[in-house]
Amino acid sequence: MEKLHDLQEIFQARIDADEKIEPKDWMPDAYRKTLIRQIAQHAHSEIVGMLPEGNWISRAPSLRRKVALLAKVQDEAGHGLYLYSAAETLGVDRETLIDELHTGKAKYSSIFNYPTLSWADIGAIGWLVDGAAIMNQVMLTRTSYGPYARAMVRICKEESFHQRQGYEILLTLCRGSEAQKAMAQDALNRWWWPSLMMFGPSDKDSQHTEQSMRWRIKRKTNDEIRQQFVDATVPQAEFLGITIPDPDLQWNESRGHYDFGPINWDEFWQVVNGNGPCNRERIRARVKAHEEGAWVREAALAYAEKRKARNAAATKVA
Ligand code: FAQ
Repeated sequence: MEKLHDLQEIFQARIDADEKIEPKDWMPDAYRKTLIRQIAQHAHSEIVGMLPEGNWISRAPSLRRKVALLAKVQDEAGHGLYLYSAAETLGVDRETLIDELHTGKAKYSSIFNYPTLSWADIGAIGWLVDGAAIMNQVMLTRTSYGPYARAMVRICKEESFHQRQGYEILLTLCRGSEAQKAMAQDALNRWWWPSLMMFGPSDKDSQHTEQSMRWRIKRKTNDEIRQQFVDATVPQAEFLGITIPDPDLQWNESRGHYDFGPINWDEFWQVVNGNGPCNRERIRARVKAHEEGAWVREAALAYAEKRKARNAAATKVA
C-alpha cells in the first residue's frame, strides 16, 4: 500500500516538473483510463468528422476547392490513425475502441452530428470547427503524456491549414453576390452555437476537468478555451461582415473579454447522448465503411503474416 502511495507521489512530482510520461513508465490506473477515454474520443471525432465534409467532395464548386477539401478530409483520417496509435500505447487495442464507437459506448465530438446543408457549411466547419479544435489542441501539444503530445504537434499544423481554407471559402462568399453572403450568414447562424459546445460542459458541470488539470492532461479548463475562441473569432466575423447570432455578445472592457449569451446545454446533452440530428446516420455510415473495408484489413494481415513466415524461413536458412 505504502509502495503504491510512493509511486503516486513520484508520478505527481514528475508531472509537476513538466516531465513527459512515456508508455512504459508507471502511471496510476485512473490516469491511463482518462487518457484512453479522451484520446479515443478524439480519434473517433476525427474519423466521424470526415463524414459531414465528405458529403461535399463531389459537389465542390471548382477543381481547386475539391482538391483542398479532399486533402483536408484525408488529413482527418491521418489524425485518427495517429490518435488510435497513441491510445494503443496505453494497452488498449484498436478493435476494442472501434467496437465501442460502433455500439454507441464511446463518445465523439457533438459537432459532427449536425448536417452540412450548403457549400458555405464547408467554410464554416474549417473556420469554426477546426478553429475550435486548434484552440483545444494547441494546449494539448503540452499535455503530460508523450505520445499524445507529439501527435498533437503535427495535427495542429494541419488543422491550421484547414482553418485557413475554411475562412477563405467564407471570405470568397462574403465578397460575392448577396445570395452568397446570405449563404455564409446562414452557415454561421447554424454552426456558431454547436461550435461553442465543442469545448464541453461549463467548468462547474465538468466531471473530469479538475483531475485532468492536476495531471496536466488538460492545461486549460473548458470555459477558458471557449472564451479564448470567442475572443479570437469575433473580429474574424467582423472582417467577413457577417453577424454572430448572439444578441448578448459584447466586449466587456473590465474583463478584457467578450461576454456571450447562455449556451443551450439541453441541446448539447441531447446530441451527446445520441439524439442529435445526424447521430444515427453517422454511426450507420461508420459501421458500413468498416464492414465494407473488412477485406482490406484481412488482406493486409494476411500479407503481414506471409512476410513474417518468409523472414522466419530466411533466418533459419542463414
Ligand atoms: N462532444 O468532464 P468533461 C476535431 C463529454 S477534433 C461529446 O468536460 P473532458 C478535428 C466528455 O467526454 C474534436 N462529448 O470531459 C476535426 C465526458 O463524457 P465521459 C474533438 C463531450 O474529457 C475538425 C462528459 O462530456 N476534440 O474537431 C463533449 O475533461 C473538422 C463530461 O465532460 C477532442 O476530442 C463534446 N463536445 O473534456 C475533424 C479534443 N464535451 O467521457 C474533422 C480532446 C464533453 O465521461 C473536421 N478532448 N463531452 O462519458 C478534450 O480536450 C476533452 O475530452 C473535452 C472534454 C474538452 C472535449
